[in-house]
Amino acid sequence: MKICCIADTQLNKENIEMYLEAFKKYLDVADCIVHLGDGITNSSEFLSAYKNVICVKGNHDKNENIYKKYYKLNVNKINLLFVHGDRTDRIAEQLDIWKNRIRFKMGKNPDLSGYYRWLSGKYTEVDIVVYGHIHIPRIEVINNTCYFCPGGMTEKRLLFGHDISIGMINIDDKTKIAKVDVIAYNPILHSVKINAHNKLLWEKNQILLN
Ligand SMILES: [Mn+2]
Repeated sequence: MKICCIADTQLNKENIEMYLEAFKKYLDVADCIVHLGDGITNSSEFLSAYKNVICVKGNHDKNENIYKKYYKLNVNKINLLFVHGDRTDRIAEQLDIWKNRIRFKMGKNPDLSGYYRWLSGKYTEVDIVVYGHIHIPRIEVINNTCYFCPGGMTEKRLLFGHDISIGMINIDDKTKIAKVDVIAYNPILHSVKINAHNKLLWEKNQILLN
């Protein structure tokens, strides 16, 4: 089963359609597409061509009655949870954004340790937690749970220097192995490629990073 994950599509319609078009071959082969929240309405026209589109509500999606807060899926005994990933503690979140804005200016990698302490405390007992919100593609393994952010499509806030990206989760029916990939779009080269440094395999309670 292939699950294509997109997040944070808060862009004007022209740009969002250009990016989604660039990722089209991944969207086309997916059995299910999950929008992880924020900018759902901006992408809804493009995504309406697809079956099995699930949207979870982001903090900027106003139609809260339409969208779910979480979406749970069990595929081949692998438990997946899809959620936007925004913190209720807005002050802590703003401090993180400013700290990382300064770090980016200094040429340093973002420090998301506080965010991951919160995330891994809140969402446990799941094999793979898929979330958006931070706009940075990340695969973190904490206490045997994989926390996967496919990145995002908006250039605002935390997308410091990262390409626009989506995620693909591939769960093999025969081997029962889940593979998690980040697929990035390079706007200068107009090319889309799987980021080889951002891969993960999940097998029988073992996380295999490669
Ligand atoms: Mn958000």
